[in-house]
Amino acid sequence: MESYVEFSEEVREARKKGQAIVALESTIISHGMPYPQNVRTAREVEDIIRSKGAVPATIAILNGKIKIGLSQEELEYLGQATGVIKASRRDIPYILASRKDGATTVAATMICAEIADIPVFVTGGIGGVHRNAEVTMDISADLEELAVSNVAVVCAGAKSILDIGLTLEYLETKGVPVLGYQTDSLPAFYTRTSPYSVNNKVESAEETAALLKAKWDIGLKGGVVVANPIPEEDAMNESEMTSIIERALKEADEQGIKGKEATPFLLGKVKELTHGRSLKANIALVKNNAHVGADIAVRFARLGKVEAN
Ligand code: PSU
Ligand code: MN
Repeated sequence: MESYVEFSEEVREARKKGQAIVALESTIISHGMPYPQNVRTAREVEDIIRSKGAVPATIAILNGKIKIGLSQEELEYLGQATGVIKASRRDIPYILASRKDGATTVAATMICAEIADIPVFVTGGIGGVHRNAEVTMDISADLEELAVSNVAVVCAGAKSILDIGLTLEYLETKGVPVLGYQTDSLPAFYTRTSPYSVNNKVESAEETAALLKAKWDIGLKGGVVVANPIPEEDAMNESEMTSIIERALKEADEQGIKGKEATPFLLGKVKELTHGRSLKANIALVKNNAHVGADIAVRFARLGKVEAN
């Protein structure tokens, strides 16, 4: 295992000291946002996590090594390079063995976070069951990973490029708790609410950390979704987003976009159709998730220490 994994200096130190660490994904950098906003956002998110007393570990595969924590140069490289493979679970072996570069999705980042013993992971949105999945069978590997990897994923809920109802059904089948952070309604990424309810509302980072501890203490494998709504002032208009997403889905269908290209294509289209406003919202919600995720990581690390005493 050691020969495949490399820790940054900052993360190595944090592990030694038992500090709280927060995992961050890299598909959002290389396939989810354009340059230079992608690199700037990644840096700002890392700084938010530091300001909360935790240590950020952005995860990617570079030259066939799983990197837990990236240097400024590596972040910049990921943000600009064009040959970086979008890496989900199935892509990892090829990228490692052929010494290529991979930007890890939620699924792949969860795998790497678990290898590195990092229980909390912050991102924007998770993949899910796509609309029309009963025909295409397009169900993100993120959901399977949530079923098996012991990592809490702090996100802004599920985007309505997905079938949110089916995504919740899938997570229910797999036994993945979907928590609303100070909300009863499942947030829909660009908007604070959706027509769907979360399983449980949590009021605080403490409450969330206690739930994680209970789940893993009794050996219930798998992740937890912590759905944190986009800040009010950054949220987008629900009916406008619905029609834009319909248009993006129609274009994807007409152009025959499928498989791993689907999510990046749809995100790009939505950005184009909102004249960049969706990107602004995306940036705001990731930062907001960084605040909450860092708080949860700090509380969870403390619970572990109480136990050890
Ligand atoms: N949703 C976003 N931005 C993203 C992604 C999802 O708003 O960048 C990325 C994440 O890395 C997620 C991946 O894990 O897309 C899901 O891709 P797929 O649907 O192909 O599994
Ligand atoms: Mn897919």
